[in-house]
Order: sequence, then structure tokens, then C-alpha cells
Amino acid sequence: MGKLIITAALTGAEVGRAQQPALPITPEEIGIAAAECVAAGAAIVHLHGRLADGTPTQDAAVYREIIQAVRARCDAIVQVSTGGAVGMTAAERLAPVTLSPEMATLSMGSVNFGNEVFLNLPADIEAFAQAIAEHGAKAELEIFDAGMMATARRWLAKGKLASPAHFDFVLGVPGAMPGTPEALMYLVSQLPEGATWTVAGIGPAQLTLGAIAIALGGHVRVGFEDNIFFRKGELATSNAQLVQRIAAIGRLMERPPVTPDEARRMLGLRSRSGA
Ligand code: KMH
Ligand code: ZN
Repeated sequence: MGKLIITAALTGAEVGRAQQPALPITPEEIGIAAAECVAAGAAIVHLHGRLADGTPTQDAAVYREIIQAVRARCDAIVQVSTGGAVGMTAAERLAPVTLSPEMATLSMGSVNFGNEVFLNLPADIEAFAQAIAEHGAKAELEIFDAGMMATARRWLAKGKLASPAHFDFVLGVPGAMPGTPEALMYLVSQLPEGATWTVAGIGPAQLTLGAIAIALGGHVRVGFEDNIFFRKGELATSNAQLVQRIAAIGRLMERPPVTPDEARRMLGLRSRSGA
């Protein structure tokens, strides 16, 4: 099945220090967390910007500082978010892509997100896909719901998205597909030829779906963006603690975690030059 690519989603846009005291917020904290995660087995860091008070931001200057802080400490593949936070404009969300990161997320449709709507109009998705390609980054297609997979397949067939695609199945957001094995199996059954995929289970699904993905030949995303607990009632002490556990499961199942450079080759990323 090949080795395991672990992504660490370090910060996200929704979790606060009140819920998870170890949440990395400043560029320095994010850089330190990234290095700890790479040492624990992560190859990719999925990044979100925050202002000093914790407010989510897509400001390119903030992302530049974060990326510099990561690069100063480790060789993680940098994946910026273009999802940002619910309610941000498309132009705002796209800003970090101008830094030419190695990867950027691309949400493939709109979905209820708790009590809000995560809006992704087709024209915006198309513009994001073009911008990501123009900046030499690889898109990670974020799939929250079944219809988004159908859209991705249609757009890949039409050449509106670059192939081979890399997918992230984000399962367990209230309003979207649940964090169940059945939901994951359905999405896996819809994968186009040659695609790679990872799973981001929300809350307790982070562990269960991560283990299932390892068994199925997929890859795994862990971290505070999706889950702040180590087990029921016990907060995780760091992002790296979550990486360490999934890396250990991977090793036990003969799928040891890859280094960032191995992941670059597996995902066909361009050699590092920009952010
Ligand atoms: N914060 C969510 C509304 C992404 O990073 O691409 C969207 C999100 C997806 O986090
Ligand atoms: Zn994100």
C-alpha cells in the first residue's frame, strides 16, 4: 500500500485557546508546532492565519510570517488554507496563494457548517483552481459532502482541475457528511483513477477514520483544527501528540510515515522555491 502521508492541521479557524490551551496562534508558535509534528511523523502542515488575539485572518503578510517560522524550523510541505473562516470573501481567502506555497486547499462546494454556511460558488472555485495552478501549487480538493465529489469528478474529466488529484475527505462537520466508515467508503468508491486521498475526521472520528484510512491505503490528517481531544474527556497536549499516535498506528500496520521529501515525490509537487 505504500507509506503514510500525515498532515498536521495545526490551528484552523474555529478553535480557540479557551477550548484548547495548547492551540498555536502566533507565527512562532505555529513554527514550533510544525517542527514538533514533523519530528513526530508529519509531512504536510495545513496552515491558517490568526491575529495575535486569535481572530482568523487570510492576510498574506501573516501567512508569510507563519511560513517563514515553519521553514526556519523544519522542511514540512506547506499547505495554505483557501477556506479561511466562514464569512470571508473569496478575494480575502485567496490571498495566501499569492505566496506560491507548495499546496493549497480547494473546497469543492458549499455546505452548512454548524449554524452557518460555508459558501463556495462554482465561479469562485474555478477562479481558486486557476490561481492555485498559476502559482505552481498543488490543490488538495476538500470534500465535505457527496455532491462535492461529483463536482470534482466532473471538473477533472473536463480538465478544469489538474490531474492526478489529491483529495481530503473532511467528515463529521455538523451539516455535512458524518464521520462514519460508510461515508468514507462511499467517497473512496468514487475516487478517479490515479487519485491520492487523505481523511480528516472531525472530533472522535479523527482516530477511527484515520485507522480505517491506513487500512484502505489512504493518508491521514490530524490536529487541533479538526479535533482537540486525545481521548474522550482528555484534551490532547499538543498537535504532535496526535501525530505521534497516528504514526504509531501506521507503523504497526506496515505503513510508516513518510518524510516531507518522500511526500513531495508521492504527490508530484514541484521542487520547493516559493513559500
Ligand atoms: N474553516 C473552514 C470554514 C480549508 O482550510 O480549506 C474551512 C476550512 C477549509 O478550514
Ligand atoms: Zn483548514
